[in-house]
Amino acid sequence: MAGVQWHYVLKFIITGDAAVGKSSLLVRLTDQRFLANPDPTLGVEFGSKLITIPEENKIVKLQCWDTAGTESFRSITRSYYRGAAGCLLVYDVTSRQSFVNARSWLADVREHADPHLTCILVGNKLDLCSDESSDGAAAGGKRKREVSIEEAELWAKEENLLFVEASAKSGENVEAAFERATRDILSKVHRVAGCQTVEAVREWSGAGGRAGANGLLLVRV
Ligand SMILES: Nc1nc2c(ncn2[C@@H]2O[C@H](COP(=O)(O)OP(=O)(O)O)[C@@H](O)[C@H]2O)c(=O)[nH]1
Ligand SMILES: [Mg+2]
Repeated sequence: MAGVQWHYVLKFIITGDAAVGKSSLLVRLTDQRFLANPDPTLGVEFGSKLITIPEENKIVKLQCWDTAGTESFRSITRSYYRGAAGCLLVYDVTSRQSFVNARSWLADVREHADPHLTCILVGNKLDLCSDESSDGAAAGGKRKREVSIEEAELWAKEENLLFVEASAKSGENVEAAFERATRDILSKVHRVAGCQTVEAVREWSGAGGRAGANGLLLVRV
């Protein structure tokens, strides 16, 4: 892969209730850091990251869009969803309401995004459930998990979503969540389109380097 910057560019969107940690996941992915008290008005909107998928021998550039404040009034426009190949649907494992609301976020995604889109359900703030959590203690007692793994897993299965629990704070499973979704997207490209080469994928996506009809942004070498 010498000299290759990236093979595929995939657009990801990050949705879910306010304060579940969407911006924090993006900052963790792109910047390897965590802000305990981020300013909500400075919500991140965009970040990119190169990841390698060794078994495919491919470098993928993830372009990730964060809802950045619009979640409180649901004003996300179609252009936000357009061309997205992947979606992180985020809830907070210590907030039952955020899990319940994930249903309507998913309905939005299904309504507006491409049908090929790969969606991964991400239960964030896993660190708050661990016994070692010092934050919980400081806040006057450990915060309780309100959504079990089993329940989330079951719903993810019913809805045909990938699923992972993660923590933007510790970094656990953050990159892994994006990687799993990316692998799924690439496997769809091979399976659905029967495309094995970068050129064939470009053809299939109808992209020619721009957002394609099949939700992929392609291809630069
Ligand atoms: N303990 C813990 N706190 C988190 C985690 N992710 C985000 N937060 C905190 O939750 C609050 C909301 O995070 P933010 O990323 O702004 O959420 P957004 O509104 O979904 O973008 C902030 O105070 C973050 O520091 C996490 O994984 N663990
Ligand atoms: Mg935010």
